[in-house]
Amino acid sequence: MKMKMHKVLPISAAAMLFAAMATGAAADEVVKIGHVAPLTGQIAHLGKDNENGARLAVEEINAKGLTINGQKIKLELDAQDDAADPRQATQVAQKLVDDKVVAVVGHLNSGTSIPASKIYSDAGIVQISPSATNPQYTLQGFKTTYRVVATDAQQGPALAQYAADKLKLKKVAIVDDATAYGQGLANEFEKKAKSLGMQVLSHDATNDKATDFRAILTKIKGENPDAIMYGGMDATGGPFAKQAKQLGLRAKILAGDGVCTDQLASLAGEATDNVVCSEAGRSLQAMGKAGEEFQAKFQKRFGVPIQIYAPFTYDAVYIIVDAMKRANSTDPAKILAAMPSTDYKGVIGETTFDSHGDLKHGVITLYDYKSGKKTPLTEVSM
Ligand code: ABU
Repeated sequence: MKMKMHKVLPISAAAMLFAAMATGAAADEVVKIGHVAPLTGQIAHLGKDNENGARLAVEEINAKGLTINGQKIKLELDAQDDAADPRQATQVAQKLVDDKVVAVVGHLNSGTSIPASKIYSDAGIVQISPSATNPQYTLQGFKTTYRVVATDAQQGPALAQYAADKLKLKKVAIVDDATAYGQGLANEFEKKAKSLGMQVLSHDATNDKATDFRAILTKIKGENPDAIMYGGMDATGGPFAKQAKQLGLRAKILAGDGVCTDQLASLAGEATDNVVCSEAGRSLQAMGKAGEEFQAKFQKRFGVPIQIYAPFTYDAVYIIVDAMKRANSTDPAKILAAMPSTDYKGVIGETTFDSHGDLKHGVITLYDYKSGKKTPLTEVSM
C-alpha cells in the first residue's frame, strides 16, 4: 500500500530546494517493500546477503527514478529479522502487513516462509521467497506465494543423480537437521538415491543448533559409506564436514544450497574441499556479464562477497517493480494480479512462473570447492 509523503510547510523556498537536493528527488509517494531474513543467529550472514541484494535493487531503482501512474515513487526497504524462527517469522510478517508494505521479498528459510505465507495471503500481499526450497511453500493453495529458486523436489534428485552418475558413489549415509528444509531435502535425496540403486545405509536426524556431531559421525564411520548427505545449513554443515574429516572419514560430503555458501570455507576449513553441493538456481558464472556486473556492484557497495542468494533477492525486487509498472499501480491487489504474467529478464535469467508461483524453468547447479573456493561443476535443468 502506498504512503503519501507529508507536504513540507513553506519555511522558505531555499530550505525546500535544499531538502529536495539532499534527498535526491521530490517523491510523490513512498512505497514500502518488505524484506525478511534471519539477521541474528547462526545464519545471519546469509540473511544479510539476501537483504543486501534487495537493498541494492531498491537503491538503484530510486537513483534511476520510478514513475507509476504519473506519480514519482520512492521505494523504501522495510527490512525485518525473523531469526530463522517460525514464531518470530509470523510476528514480523504481521508487522509488515501493519506497515502497509506493497509486497515482500522473503523469507529466507522454508521453515519461516511457510508459516508467514498465510499472513501475506490473508492480507493479499505478494510474497517472493528468494531461497525457500521446500516444495510445500507454494502448494498451499495461496495466490500470493512465489519463489525465484527451484525446489527440493528438483534439488534432492539432482544431487543424487550427480552422486550416482558422475561421482559413482554406491553407499550413502544421510543426516538432516530436522527442519522443513533439511529434512525435506534429505527425504527427496533418499528417494532418488534408492531409485538409482544406491544403498542408503542410515538416515539420522540432528537439529539446526547442533555443534557437536562426533557421536553420529562415529556411528556412520562404522558403516563405511562412500558419501554422507547432509540436509541443513552451512552453520551446522561446516562443523559437520570438519568433524567428519577430523574423525578420519574419507566419505564425500553431499549437501544442498543451505551449505553451498562462500562462508563454508571458514566454517569447514580444509574439509571444504571434500564437499559437493547444489544451489537451486544458476551460478554467477553462468549468469555471464550480468553476473559479473552484479558481483562487482555488490562488492563495491557492501565490501563483502556474495554468499549465495543475493542476486535472487535483487531480481525479486525488480520483479515486484515490473509488476507495478505493468499494473500501472502500487496497489497490492493490482501488483498481485500482474504477477502470473511475469516474464522478467534479470541477473538470474528469465523468470516466468507456473500456476503455483514456482519457476517454469528452474535449474540446479552443482559445485565443489577448490582450495576453499566455490566452483561450479555443472548445471542441470529439471
Ligand atoms: N534453500 C536453502 C535454505 C532455505 C530453506 O529452504 O530453508
